Amino acid sequence: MVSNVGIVDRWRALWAAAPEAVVLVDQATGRDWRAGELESATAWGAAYLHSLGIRSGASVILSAAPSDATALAFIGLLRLGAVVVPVNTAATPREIAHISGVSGATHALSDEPERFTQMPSHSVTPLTVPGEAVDTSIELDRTVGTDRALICFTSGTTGAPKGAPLTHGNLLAGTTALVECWQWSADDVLVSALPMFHVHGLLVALAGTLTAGATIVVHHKFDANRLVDSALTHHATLVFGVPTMWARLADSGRLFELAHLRLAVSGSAPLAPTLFTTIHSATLSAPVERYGMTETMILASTPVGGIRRAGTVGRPLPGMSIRIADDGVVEVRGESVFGGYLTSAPTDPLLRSGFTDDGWFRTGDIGEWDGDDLRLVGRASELIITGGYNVYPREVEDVLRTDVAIADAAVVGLADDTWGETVAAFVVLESEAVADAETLERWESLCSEQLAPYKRPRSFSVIDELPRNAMGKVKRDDLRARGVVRSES
Ligand code: MLC
Ligand code: AMP
Repeated sequence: MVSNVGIVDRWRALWAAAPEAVVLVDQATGRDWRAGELESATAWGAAYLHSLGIRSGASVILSAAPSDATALAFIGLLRLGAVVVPVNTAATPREIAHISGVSGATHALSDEPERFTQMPSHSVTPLTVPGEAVDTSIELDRTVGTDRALICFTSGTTGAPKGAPLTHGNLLAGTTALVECWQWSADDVLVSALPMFHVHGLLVALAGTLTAGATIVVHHKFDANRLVDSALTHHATLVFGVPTMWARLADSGRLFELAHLRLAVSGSAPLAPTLFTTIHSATLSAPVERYGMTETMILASTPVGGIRRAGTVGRPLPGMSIRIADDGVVEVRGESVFGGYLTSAPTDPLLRSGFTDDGWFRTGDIGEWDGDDLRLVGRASELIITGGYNVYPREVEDVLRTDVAIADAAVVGLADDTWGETVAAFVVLESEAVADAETLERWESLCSEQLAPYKRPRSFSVIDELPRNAMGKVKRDDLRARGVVRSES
């Protein structure tokens, strides 16, 4: 039977049992937060948010660089019963407007309030430390497992990001499974520079640490040297990163200084076997690779106590079932899997899109079993993953097609050693149009205005026509095989 316990109860029980334990450290300021302080600071934070008019059930955008303040705001919102809507700090006004519209968010917590001027909401800075007196008699910690905790936005095949609500129960199930799988204990110290607006940084790193009763050292921004220094200073046992971060750590020449880690964990994008080997040789231990999704939290991980093989993402996490459909798509079921996309009406087919009739969620990844381990061999969708961020070609193509000189456009991911993939655009010009320096500059500024930086094409190739199959579908493999035909950026 699925329990209806929420995640906040679990955290508060741990804080009460060990109030002196250091839970959170802000690397930039050196400020640390003991469990007892975290309890009172987040109760104050929740009361402060309440005094701003935020009520249980309200959707609130959280968009800030990772810091202790961001972590406190996240916990305070959950304790109040509000629904956290994480937003990339690089989001453009167009992207913010879409997310606030779909989520119905009326407030935003941000470290750069000016980014939210076009949003019909009150904008406030993230909480730092308890300040002015507020009414602390409000009701807190009333949430149960079925209550909504977050709405995460994922890039959509149709171009517009879709909202994926996760409940307090999803969070508890997902983080408890990780704690068990990675034998994550109160003795563990995680150093993380992951952004706190995605599942990886917010739920795996931060919420995972809280559920483990462990310690997290939060970096405001990823910097390889600073991360290694911090791992040494804080006697880190865990480092989580996307492959691009591990590639940069390898480039720094200091990976060997992380040999004291219990686990070096990579996820969010494929870890190249060569990088796996580099990490293995430098740290004298094979990295752990785990596979997850916004809609499901973490699905699989290579084993902590067994052999971890390059190119595999391991076995299903406790409580998670994985099967491979006839068409090769990985399908999953488990308590951390969301219940369906955000829609305005329960009859909207978007709600259960991606689910099979018998209730399994289709990930869109193509996989195969290699013994007990899952191996991801491709994607059914056109998703591009660059530096751990997802880009759907359609969104970029739609923006490009608004330019007067562009008759048609297709966007693909080209393999890249550091970023995994980079975004490459192929465009067909309108007759009479020319692609001179001025045109290129216009395309670049169009993309800058409309798209977050990681979505912008790193190259524009002008071709006579897009290769299409008999059904009229663009043959993206053909474009990938061509590489950059004529790079101008
Ligand atoms: C930054 N840039 C990127 C980029 N990140 N371009 C493409 N892809 C990216 N991911 C751009 C910047 O805008 C800038 O552009 C230029 O690259 C150099 O910037 P930088 O300062 O060197 O980059 P940096 O800020 O260091 O960012 C790199 C990074 C970051 C790897 C630290 O991308 C990152 O934090 N990635 C993690 C993403 C993540 O957490 N994903 C988890 C999703 S959850 P310009 O034009 O200004 O020069 C998920 C589920 C799961 O997938 O399984 O976990
Ligand atoms: P997101 O929508 O940001 O949650 O991204 C989810 C997608 O990231 C998955 O569907 C996979 O394609 C990809 N992904 C996550 N972890 C891994 C991994 N370890 N290896 C390969 N791809 C991964």
